[in-house]
Amino acid sequence: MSDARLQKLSIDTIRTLAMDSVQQAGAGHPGTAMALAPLAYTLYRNVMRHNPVNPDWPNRDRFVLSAGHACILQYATLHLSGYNLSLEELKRFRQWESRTPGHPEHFLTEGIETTTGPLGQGFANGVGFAIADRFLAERYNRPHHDLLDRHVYAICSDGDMMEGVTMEAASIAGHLGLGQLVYFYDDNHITIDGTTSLSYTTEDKGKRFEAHGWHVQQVDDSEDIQEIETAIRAAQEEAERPSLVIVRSHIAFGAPKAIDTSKSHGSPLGADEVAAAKKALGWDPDAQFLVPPEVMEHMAGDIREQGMAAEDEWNRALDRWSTAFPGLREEWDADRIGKPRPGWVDALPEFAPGDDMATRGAGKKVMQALKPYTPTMIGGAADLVESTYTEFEGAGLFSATHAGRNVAFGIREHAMGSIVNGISLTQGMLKPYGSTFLIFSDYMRPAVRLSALGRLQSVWVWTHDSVGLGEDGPTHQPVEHHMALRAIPNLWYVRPADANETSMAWRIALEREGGPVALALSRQKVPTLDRTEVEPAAGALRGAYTLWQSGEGLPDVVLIATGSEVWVALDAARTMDANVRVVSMPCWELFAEQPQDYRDEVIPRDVRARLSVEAGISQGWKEWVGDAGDSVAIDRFGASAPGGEVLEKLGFTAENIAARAAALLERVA
Ligand SMILES: Cc1ncc(C[n+]2csc(CCOP(=O)(O)OP(=O)(O)O)c2C)c(N)n1
Ligand SMILES: [Mg+2]
Repeated sequence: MSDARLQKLSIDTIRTLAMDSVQQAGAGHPGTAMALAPLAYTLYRNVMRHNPVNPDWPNRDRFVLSAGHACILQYATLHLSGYNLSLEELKRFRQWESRTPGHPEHFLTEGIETTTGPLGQGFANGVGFAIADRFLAERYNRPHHDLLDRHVYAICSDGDMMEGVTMEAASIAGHLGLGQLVYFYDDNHITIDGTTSLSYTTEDKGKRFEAHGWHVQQVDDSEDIQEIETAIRAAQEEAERPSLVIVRSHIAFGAPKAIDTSKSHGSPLGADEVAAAKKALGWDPDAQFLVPPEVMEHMAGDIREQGMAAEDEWNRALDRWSTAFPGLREEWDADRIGKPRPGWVDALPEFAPGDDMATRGAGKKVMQALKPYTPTMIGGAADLVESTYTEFEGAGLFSATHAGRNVAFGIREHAMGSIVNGISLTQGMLKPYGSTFLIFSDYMRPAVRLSALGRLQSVWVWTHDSVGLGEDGPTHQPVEHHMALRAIPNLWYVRPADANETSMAWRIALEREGGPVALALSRQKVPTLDRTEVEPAAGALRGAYTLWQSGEGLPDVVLIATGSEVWVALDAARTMDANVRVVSMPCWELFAEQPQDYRDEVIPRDVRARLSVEAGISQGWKEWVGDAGDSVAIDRFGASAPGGEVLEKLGFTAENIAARAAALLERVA
């Protein structure tokens, strides 16, 4: 069979598998998969350097389907490319515990690099990939030894292009000159509700990207593989600017009636239309999930061979490099363990009592102490380093010409979140963080949620974590945010009480595997607790611990406080004449993971007088204070005034807390 025939047969196999899988599932997105089959074929077979036999090899090109709804395109192509994704899995598209979920999830399916679906996220994740790659290339590459030189390919849809996060990410990608990006915009004029004439006509999409410093090309026909390949080669050669290739396509290409209709975006075509499409493609209309053996050979056979050869070649380059630079090789091996260098725990600073210090200030000191132990930790803030204090001092700025460890994300919180997630997806090599005011966690919440869903190692550092930030007022004062973030499954939210708990909070962040950790740090100073009088800060590693108790045995009342309210609760407890326990509870999620015995020991079930003290909404606290308990909380927006005064007015004084505790004790006793 001629190459041209094999090529068409392969592309049509992707198309028919997409139709059949969606038809079988009774749900899914066939149209875009059908239209982009030639692009996927070209990328996987002729362009990308990847090895289905070892999907994780370090110098593989990475592919992102930002238009995650079209995932059957990727699943079908992975199957035909020889990845570990069987035809059975395609038949189980979107079913319980299949490897072919409704949107791609990177931890579930080999060959999927990131979890996509919320439009725009994949676009920005890819920018994170490129930042990570740039950083690692500068760290390891040496003249005549380009150990890492890979590209990031992404497919984006109209929805991706319209989302704001995409523009944020495109803007910084242009600024940083991320030439490894080769992105495709699937210009099909179709979205869910109809044609793009509804809401997306006037702007010149290409010019918009050019204005962001991108290299933009146009391919007029998504069926023209030659044209696509030519554009890709030009994009690969463009090293200084990210590339966007605008590809005009026709959704549901091949289906006589469904083509160019919005209906084909997200519904099965129906048995008749599937049969008609197959007929039009010269396919047996009754055949289902048909994979001609010559297609498997042409795709999986060739791709595996090319992939293994590419990896072998790279391994030889790695050997030569290791011989030439043995010191670097040691660094490489240490980096790939994905842990800080040995000794880092001992290097965590201990803070002496008497020094009042904002936990953001303590955080800064902790970061500097960790700096030499975490050479591949990179990150930055959304134009708030001046306030969040999050930087590795002297470790350089990440720019178009130098890959320093401090990334100036600009005022782009959402993209920062998604980019940090992308960086964290560079297996084992990099642990990134992103930082801003806690209030603006709202602006990055979609990315935070995906970090938790995707089990990513992202670290979120949010400062100005309560009304205690003061004069900036209620627009900047988080109130519902502690709870809103605790509501995200698999996110650990840590709000340390003082400088020493901040050390522990960073320790939690660096030790955790399997998900992100968020630190909530104060703008205002808090006392550094005298640990000769209260229990060691290491208790924070269990999520909550008994900090102090006035008497022995079972307490009469338990005050459960978090973060910058702990010292006030402690002051209150010290004035009370009852057996009072103060529990510091920096991390609910970690505490919830402790054995029941420990939890009962810290918060005894038999003590019904339990009072929570947190500068945030009361919703949720019943879980720990119980039905009989009470909460000193803020169930309203804050106010613009000096922070101490706002806290005082809203009840966060030792007197008020003590009075509330005494009243509770009386009620419950
Ligand atoms: C943030 C976000 N908003 C909304 C959706 C729901 N959604 C999925 S695809 C889509 C738009 C479909 O148009 P387009 O992106 O052009 O994809 P095409 O149908 O062309 O493949 C929408 C609104 C989503 N996945 N993510
Ligand atoms: Mg579209």
